[in-house]
Amino acid sequence: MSVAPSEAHAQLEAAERELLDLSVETSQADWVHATYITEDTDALAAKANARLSAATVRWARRSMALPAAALDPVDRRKVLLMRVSLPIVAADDPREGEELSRTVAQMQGTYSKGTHIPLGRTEAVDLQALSRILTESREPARLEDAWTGWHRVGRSIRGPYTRYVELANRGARGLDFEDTGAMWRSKYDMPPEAFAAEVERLWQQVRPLYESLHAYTRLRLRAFYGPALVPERGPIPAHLLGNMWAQSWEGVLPLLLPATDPPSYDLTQILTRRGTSAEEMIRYGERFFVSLGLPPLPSTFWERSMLQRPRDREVVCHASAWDVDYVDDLRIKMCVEITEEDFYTVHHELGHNYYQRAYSGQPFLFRESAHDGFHEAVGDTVSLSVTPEYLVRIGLLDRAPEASGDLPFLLHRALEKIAFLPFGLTVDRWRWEVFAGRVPPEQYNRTWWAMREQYQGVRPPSPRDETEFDPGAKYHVPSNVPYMRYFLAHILQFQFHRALTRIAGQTGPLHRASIYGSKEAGERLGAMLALGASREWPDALEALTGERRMNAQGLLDYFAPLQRWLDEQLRGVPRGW
Ligand code: X8Z
Ligand code: ZN
Repeated sequence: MSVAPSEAHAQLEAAERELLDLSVETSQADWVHATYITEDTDALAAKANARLSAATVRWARRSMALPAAALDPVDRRKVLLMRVSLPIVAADDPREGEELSRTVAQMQGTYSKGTHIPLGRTEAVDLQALSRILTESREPARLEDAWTGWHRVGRSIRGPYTRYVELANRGARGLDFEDTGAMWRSKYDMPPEAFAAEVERLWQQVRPLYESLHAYTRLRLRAFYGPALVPERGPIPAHLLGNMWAQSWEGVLPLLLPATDPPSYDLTQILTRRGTSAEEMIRYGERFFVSLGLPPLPSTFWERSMLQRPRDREVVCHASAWDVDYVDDLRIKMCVEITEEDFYTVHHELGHNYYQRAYSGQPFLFRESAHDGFHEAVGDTVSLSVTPEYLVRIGLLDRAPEASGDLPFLLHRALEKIAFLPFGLTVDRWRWEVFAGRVPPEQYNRTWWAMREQYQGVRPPSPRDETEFDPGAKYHVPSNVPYMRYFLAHILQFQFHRALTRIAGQTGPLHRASIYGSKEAGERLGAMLALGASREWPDALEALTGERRMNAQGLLDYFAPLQRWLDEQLRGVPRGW
């Protein structure tokens, strides 16, 4: 077939126009659904998603058929991106398309409406309240009850999930991928096998630090909860780690601090005592981005965002950031709590919004991050600049602790960031196996726990079987959001932080460095964000850091003082499980 370059180009322009229209329509339907879950909004969102999916598949197949010679490099990249632009696609059959979209809407609804009556109470409470129990309670029976009660939500997600896997795989094969997992691994400007190897390389770089943190945490939890509950050498019971999924452990910081190092300050307490509102939480984040020279949020952000759980309807509380018109209709949807964790989450979400706005000048198919780990890393990078000195500058703290206060600070950060790494890895290593058909439905749960034990060194509070579906109790599984992005982001954010603090002229230890107020850092960051997906991600990484490979050395440098301290604490203490 001979196609003139101008013809190929015109075809891609037509595709971009239609896909932009359908994407805006889909965002609108998804927004209404996520902020008001009913059978009607389920149906409307599913319809919109099915339409977008069908159009994407149609245009992707047409452009994959274009001869390479007819495409200039920009258009060639657009063809590649179009093919991987959606997390799932359906086969070329309108009924299947709609069934798949409805299945996802239904799973997300089931998850979002999940509740449980906690031990000793009479009323059912939602995930946020159950999570609070996991963080605050120190009574094993209460912890186990809240944990088990929430995980029951997975049971009714198992059936639809099984069907979703079948339908999504048929769609991926229609775009010449082996399965949906292979499609997810094909988004990184390298062959899917090379990406899997890249992830493994990064994991091996950080694994020793994780194993030290794990051993120290186990030691202290054993001292607190006793040897009957916490083994000397085995995996840690997941309900004792201060978080519903044991994905970050800052909830148990008070049990882990050495008696000689009392916590220096408690941001949750500071914010609560000041009577901080949800809007003010966001304002702190906005002012940080503005201090870098980026523009304030548009007024529509404040009119259209959902910052609190409404009393009168079901919503998806899991935090997310939106750009509904793909230009400047930025919004956050979040049930903000006045805590340190949400203070960081607010920065995380604004990172998405500032990225979206920065690339809005790109052609539609490039209105994406360099890769999805970049999207997740931007706001977290800014959060790493929330140092004690920064809190003093913005008036939240009277004075910064001495350098002797660094250890509690670093331990806190490690419980957030280092504890997360193997969890971030496990969610999609499990899904990759499931999509590839190597883990059939009758082994879903068993394999989930085998992998969680293997990578994280945790085990469930009591034995689980195949009537349960514990992956379904984690938002991103029923909601069809790939997860490896967070693993990558947890490494990239330290690489970004190191580069940006140097640009900002900071020379001290990395964990005390902040880019707050640095226009130079802001300019460099803004330039990278504005590239969107127009270039391969190593180009974007280089624009910011001068490096072309992802590298965990920034993370290791940041935590070097903690690693030394952990090594001292762990003399004669077993590591591993
Ligand atoms: O889902 C999120 C964000 C929205 S993109 C709140 N995160 C992951 C999670 O909650 O599991 C941020 C960290 C990991
Ligand atoms: Zn995010």
